[in-house]
Amino acid sequence: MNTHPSHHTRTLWRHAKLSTLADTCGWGLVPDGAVVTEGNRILWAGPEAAMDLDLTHGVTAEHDLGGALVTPGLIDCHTHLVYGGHRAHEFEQRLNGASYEEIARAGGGIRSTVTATRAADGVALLRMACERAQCLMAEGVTTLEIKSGYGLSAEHEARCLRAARQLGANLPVTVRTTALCAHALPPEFADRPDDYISAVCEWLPALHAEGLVDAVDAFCENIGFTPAQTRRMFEAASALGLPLKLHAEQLSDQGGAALAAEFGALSCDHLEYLSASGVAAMAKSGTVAVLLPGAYYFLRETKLPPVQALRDAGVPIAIASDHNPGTSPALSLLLMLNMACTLFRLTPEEALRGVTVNAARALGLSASHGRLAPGMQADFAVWDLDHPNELAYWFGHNPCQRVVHAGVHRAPTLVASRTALSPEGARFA
Ligand code: DI6
Ligand code: FE
Repeated sequence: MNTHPSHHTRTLWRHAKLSTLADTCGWGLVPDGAVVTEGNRILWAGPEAAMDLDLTHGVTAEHDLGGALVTPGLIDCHTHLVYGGHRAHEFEQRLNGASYEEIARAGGGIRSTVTATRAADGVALLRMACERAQCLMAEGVTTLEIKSGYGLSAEHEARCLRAARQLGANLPVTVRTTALCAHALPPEFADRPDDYISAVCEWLPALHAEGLVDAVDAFCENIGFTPAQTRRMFEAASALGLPLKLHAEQLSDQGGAALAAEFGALSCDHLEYLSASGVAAMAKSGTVAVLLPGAYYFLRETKLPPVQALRDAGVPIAIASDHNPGTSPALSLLLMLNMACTLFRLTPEEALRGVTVNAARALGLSASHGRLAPGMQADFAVWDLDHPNELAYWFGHNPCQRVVHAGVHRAPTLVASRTALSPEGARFA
């Protein structure tokens, strides 16, 4: 892997067609653009002709991008990347007539992945997650949220969150971790969901003290946890000063979004069954709506999230892969852009904002990520495209030429080279 540039390395990226997304609307197109980075930050982005000569003074490296399109690096703000096994057999069961909820209630679903995750060794868990991350990264992803939620014990949740941290240390991608201990009821707590929530509230301080938690999430659903249980966990997380997220209104309306909004959550995710009062609560608290077309598609859901109501209320909309083995085994964020447009009727600009500006906001990173502007982390993707609307248009094709993460240049094709893990990675167990 490339070493990080010193804070003083100033680099000029020229002959670019920029889509900065720097303003509150519009693509922010700059036809003959340039970007100046210093260390891991953007110093300047704009029309090359308007570049101040002082800026180019200390430039020690220059890259000609040949007129290619440059956007902010993509942000996948909702993934469950760390797990063992897969659930192709459940996909098959569903095609033979079983429903996702029936499979879950019969002990399959999330709990079958918990068994496989607990049985996997630590190095394998990390290696599998790295391979998945590299698929996403090959399409211009420079920031990735990774949830736990397939360990469901203090020990196994910590192990999964450590794997997520290790992934960020080993690959050129920024990782934000989310503790989703309240994802499903583990077998040790069968029929004792309140006791399980109490246990989770006790695990959180230690997970946080180890630096493993950037946010806390829960699955508030009739096959997950009740609003009262979710509230109890939110209180424990808030007491630790941890930001909140919620899997809300995915399969039914539990009033989860309003609850999350009451706690000032960063985001509510899924939201197919979101009510008008839920929309209003989210608008009031500034909570981001993270829409997950992969899960909608894979579950053959028919109830659409209330996109127009979200727009009318001014709720920021983000898009993510929700990569997980049960409901969204998707490893392409670009495909999610296309599906957000075809299935949810987002505009291509809304879709791109959903994986940049608004995805950053869903992770609490709006001051440093998601736009090409001075002071932001130098994360951008270079595309073999004429216009950013093509990002949502093509599907099943990767036009990403190269990626810059924290000022460091990489080819997008890490997948083929299977980047070797560092010694720390190998030691992780
Ligand atoms: N909602 C989902 O779609 C995933 N988790 C959640 O709370 C599904 C996870 C799985 O089926 O493994
Ligand atoms: Fe999810």
